[in-house]
Amino acid sequence: MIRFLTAGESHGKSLTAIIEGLPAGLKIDFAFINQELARRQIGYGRGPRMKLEKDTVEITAGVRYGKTLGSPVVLTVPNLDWPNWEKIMSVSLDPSGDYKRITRPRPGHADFAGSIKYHYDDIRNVLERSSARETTMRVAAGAVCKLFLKEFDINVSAKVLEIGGIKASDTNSGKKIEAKIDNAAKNGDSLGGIFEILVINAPIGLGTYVHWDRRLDGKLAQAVMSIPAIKGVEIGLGFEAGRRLGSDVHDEIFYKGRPGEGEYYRKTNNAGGLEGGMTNGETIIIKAVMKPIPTLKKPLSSVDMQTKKMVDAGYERSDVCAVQAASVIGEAMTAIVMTDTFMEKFGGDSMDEIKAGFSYFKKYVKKS
Ligand code: EPS
Repeated sequence: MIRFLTAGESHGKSLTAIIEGLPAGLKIDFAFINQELARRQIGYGRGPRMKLEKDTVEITAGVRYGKTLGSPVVLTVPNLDWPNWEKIMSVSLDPSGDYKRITRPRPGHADFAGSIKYHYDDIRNVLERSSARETTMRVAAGAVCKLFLKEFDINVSAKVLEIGGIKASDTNSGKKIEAKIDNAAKNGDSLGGIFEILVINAPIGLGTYVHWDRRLDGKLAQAVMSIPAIKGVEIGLGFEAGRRLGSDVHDEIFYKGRPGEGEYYRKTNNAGGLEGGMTNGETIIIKAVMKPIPTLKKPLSSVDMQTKKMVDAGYERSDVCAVQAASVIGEAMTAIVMTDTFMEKFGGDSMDEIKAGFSYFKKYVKKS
């Protein structure tokens, strides 16, 4: 089983992830992890913070001579903006009550419910951790899992399908999307969109129908839904399946080649690679929708939680659109779940053991 934890505040000193359950002997490509981190930082519509940070990982445990040891892997990314926040985010200094509190919750953000839930009189205590800065470590952990999956030729990728209602497949979509984002920025507004994640070459039989919390579709949906601002996840045809007849939804099964030597195949993939909570050998297709970022330069109405008077919601430096970044985080979360479910079926203590089990299963599938 793969478990991972992240820690870190948006303007704290650094961000950390611990991955537990990786086998021994997985080669760690540091440059690849940093490339993945860089991919998360780009995209039209990101705010000034992304120019300040250049996310670079340091591994402080669980790896020796470029390979995992089977012990927990600890990854750290420093916040380069930290020197500007050392006082505001100090872990030891007690400001004795005379510092400026944030009391105007942004509609759509964690601010409101978070400060009531944790008894805070300063929304900063909520926004620091609810900030999407935390997703840096999901991408770092996801990159390690992608390295694992690559050893078995499994590839996870994603692309943006729509931003603010403009389809990426439309003519001149790049220019139209940039203009839409520029316009939103000019008006102090923000934009969301839709992205798609693909998992290519996953073997048949990952996940299982035998118990609700082991179904892979459920695990993937939860993982992608847990990304900040994601409001919906579809697998394969998704909601469209509810508008069609069964005969127009289910993917017929075919076989090519000599019995026992050939392979099964489908002509369609409406199931998005998952049937009965298990992979069926087709590409896994996941779509997710991201709402517009709730931090608006032209603020919505809100209530000051100290005075209870109507006010404009607070504004913090922010992005206008981060759908591109969310798609990279979606890949990472998917890679983590796929690694976990792969380990559930083929798990062993070393890469050698896992490869031996996997190679046996591939031969079995060929015969079946
Ligand atoms: C975020 C606000 C902005 C974003 C941040 C998410 O940060 P800041 O308040 O420091 O300008 O840049 O995203 C990241 C830092 C990141 O690494 O993605 C928010 O309020 O969620």
